[in-house]
Amino acid sequence: MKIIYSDEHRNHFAQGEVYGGELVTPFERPSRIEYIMRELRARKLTDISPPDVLDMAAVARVHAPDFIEFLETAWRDWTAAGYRGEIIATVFPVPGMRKKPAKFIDGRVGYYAHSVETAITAGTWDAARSSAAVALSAQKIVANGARSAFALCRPPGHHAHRNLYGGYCFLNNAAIAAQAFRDAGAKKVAILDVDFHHGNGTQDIFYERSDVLFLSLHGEPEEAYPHFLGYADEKGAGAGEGFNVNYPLPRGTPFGPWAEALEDACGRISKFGAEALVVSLGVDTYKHDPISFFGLDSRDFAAYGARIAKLKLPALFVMEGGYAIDAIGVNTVNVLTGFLGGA
Ligand code: SP5
Ligand code: ZN
Repeated sequence: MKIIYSDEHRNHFAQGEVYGGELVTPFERPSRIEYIMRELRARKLTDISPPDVLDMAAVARVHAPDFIEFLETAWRDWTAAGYRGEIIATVFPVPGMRKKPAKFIDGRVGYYAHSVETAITAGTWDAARSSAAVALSAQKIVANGARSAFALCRPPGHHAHRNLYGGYCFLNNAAIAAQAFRDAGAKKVAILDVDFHHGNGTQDIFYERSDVLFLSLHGEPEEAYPHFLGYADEKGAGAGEGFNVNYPLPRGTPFGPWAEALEDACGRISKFGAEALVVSLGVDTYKHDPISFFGLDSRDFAAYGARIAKLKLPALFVMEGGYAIDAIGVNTVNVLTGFLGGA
């Protein structure tokens, strides 16, 4: 399996994440990727290359131009305002207020943020672009005929909407890759999101479309981030009705019921007739994940990788979350080797 990776992810390393009213070292940190790299090498998955130069037009197929411009200029405007900390949103155009574009940076930040935990730093835009470049380069490998590829993306992407960042995400790498499959000629694309958290950004981007089927297994929104999307009754709208499928699962869900939901999802992907599959691969479903509440064991990741292989589809794995750092490598690589063994 070809793997795409860029060192430039390191440019995004916030000092602080707002967590339980404290500023803590972010769970989403550079060492996550280094642990995965180490395990890839240990398991002889060494076909690792850097990405091509980013095609911004492919990013603009998914994200709004004003949002891209915001990400590009936010740090400049923040420091110009005399602020010395990292960018953290403080005010939001929630329902009851008006969603009017602001000029001052505080208003601009709140206009484009959906969560406070995620700080923007001097290097965030560079890192977010490199992450999208990684996803697109891996996508190209699959579009050109490879059975699979792994985009070792960081920062992650599935919480980023067309014009919103948050949940550690800035550009939606999986959505950008899915759109690129469409633009390369695939008529139908499925996105299977196995990260512990609901892929609210990806859902929203494709909510009214029937050409991209989105399926997400996640902690139920009553109990888990992002709290305000991810219910089972969100089934798509307009032309997209029936092409969005959520599997919200309760606290403590072990592999058995999780795998049953995956089985249902796989059945739907086959019936849909997808020509390419994008897997939003978060391994925060692991039983010891510090911010999540499912009960998967390391061997379960290999089992579900093999199930995904049985779909017999060209598959692009895009890295999302996973915060149990000492196990992130084994769990991630288990999915990939499970897939390769089950192919
Ligand atoms: C890509 C990804 O996995 N993003 C996750 C973003 C989660 N951010 C908010 C975390 C709040 C967690 N609260 C959990 C309390 C557990 N004790
Ligand atoms: Zn997650």
